[in-house]
Amino acid sequence: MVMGVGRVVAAAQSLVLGLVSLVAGPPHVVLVGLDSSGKTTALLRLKYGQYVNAVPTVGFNCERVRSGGYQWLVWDVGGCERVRPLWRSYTRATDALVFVVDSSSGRDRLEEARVELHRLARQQGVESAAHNRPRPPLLVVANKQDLPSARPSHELAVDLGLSDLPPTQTWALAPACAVTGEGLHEAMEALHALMLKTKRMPRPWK
Ligand code: G3D
Ligand code: MG
Repeated sequence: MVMGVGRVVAAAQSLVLGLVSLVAGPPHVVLVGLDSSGKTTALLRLKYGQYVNAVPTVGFNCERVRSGGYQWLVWDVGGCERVRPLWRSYTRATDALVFVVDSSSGRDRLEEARVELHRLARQQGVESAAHNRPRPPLLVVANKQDLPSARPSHELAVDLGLSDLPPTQTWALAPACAVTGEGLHEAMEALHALMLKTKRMPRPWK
């Protein structure tokens, strides 16, 4: 069977990324999002393959996990308003960002999430331009899809204004339930695909 050029290039990039991971360690991913959106539950689910009742995060958690067929070093940072300014210390040099949203949030909390998400994207634009590198890809996880009041991911995309992100910001939106783990591995696969896409982005990256 003849592979298309695009698929050959993607396979080659995947191989290169794999080799880089072997030498430099796995890609760094930072989990951000409002408090109680499910970041720590997602991290522990990815790490241990089962539900672990998370306590509110003081500082950060960091775990090496295997998901979506790849190894990752995942940083999980506290999300309450007081500590959000600290996100920057973690997101500054990361390879990828995961923004976790509680899909069952009311209007006010969704608006708060939208504001934080766009603030983060703006900061990434400034950092990336300063270091002449592409913006790290952004995966938005529409978590808590098991709850009856959860909004479907296509509605969340509108609520969070994802189409307003700059064209140089690669992003994807993945529905998930961190309690059961449903959707998490697919989400990490989507993140890996975004990382490959980001490496192919033409300059300028701002
Ligand atoms: P955070 O790290 O983003 O602050 P946590 O959030 O992981 O601490 O989770 C906050 C609460 O949301 C926890 O409940 C956790 O069990 C719950 N949660 C996380 N993910 C999901 C999910 O996908 N579905 C449902 N239904 N609940 C979820 P408690 O009761 O311990 O506060
Ligand atoms: Mg937490």
